[in-house]
Amino acid sequence: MLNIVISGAPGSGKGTQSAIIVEQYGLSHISTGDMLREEIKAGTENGKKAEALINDGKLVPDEMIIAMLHDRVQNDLNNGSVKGFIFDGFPRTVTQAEALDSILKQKNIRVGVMLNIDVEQNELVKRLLNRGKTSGRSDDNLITIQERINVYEQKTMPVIQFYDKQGKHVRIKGTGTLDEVFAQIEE
Ligand code: B4P
Repeated sequence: MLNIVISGAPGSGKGTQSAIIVEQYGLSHISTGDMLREEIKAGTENGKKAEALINDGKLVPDEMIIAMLHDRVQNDLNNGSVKGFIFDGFPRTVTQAEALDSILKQKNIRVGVMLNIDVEQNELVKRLLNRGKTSGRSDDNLITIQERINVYEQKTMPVIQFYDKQGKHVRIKGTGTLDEVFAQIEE
């Protein structure tokens, strides 16, 4: 089973490249950002807790997102032939990375590779402001974007070392066309 973690700062293109990987390789796509936006739309308890945090550019609590991720992995495995998973935007903290290892271990599967898409800050801000013109996303505004980037540097960058120690981290240069970025991922 091919299991990929795709990570990177907000606007680095994780969601974009995940969609291409899913189309080519038929993996089950788990985007925790999309899951949270669905919870908010449906007005669930988790959605209510997440809404203000997302609007402020903060992370939702580890316990909540880990429980959601666990349920989703279990459901996908129950519902048929999963070729593998792509974890998009998860793990975002070292606690989440440890939890993912233990969830997968219980199911006799493991992360094969962690792709970290690297894009410099000015470009991230430019992309997200541009997306904000049409996305309707409450977090695609300058103040929240800056906070999301701060949170990424403080909480998510240590996850790179976590996978580095396991020999699973691969850096992907995230600038260039979508095809150019995808070509590196395929390699
Ligand atoms: P996400 O939905 O994961 O938001 P994101 O980090 O902004 O990533 P996204 O997938 O949208 O953007 P991408 O990098 O693909 O999370 C939203 C919020 O939910 C978080 O801030 C947090 O509050 C919460 N959350 C989610 N997961 C959590 C977790 N595990 N723990 C705690 N909280 C969690 O960038 C896409 C943009 O770049 C697009 O505009 C695209 O057109 C552009 N782009 C992509 N590739 C490009 C290229 N090569 N050239 C030019 N533009 C490109």
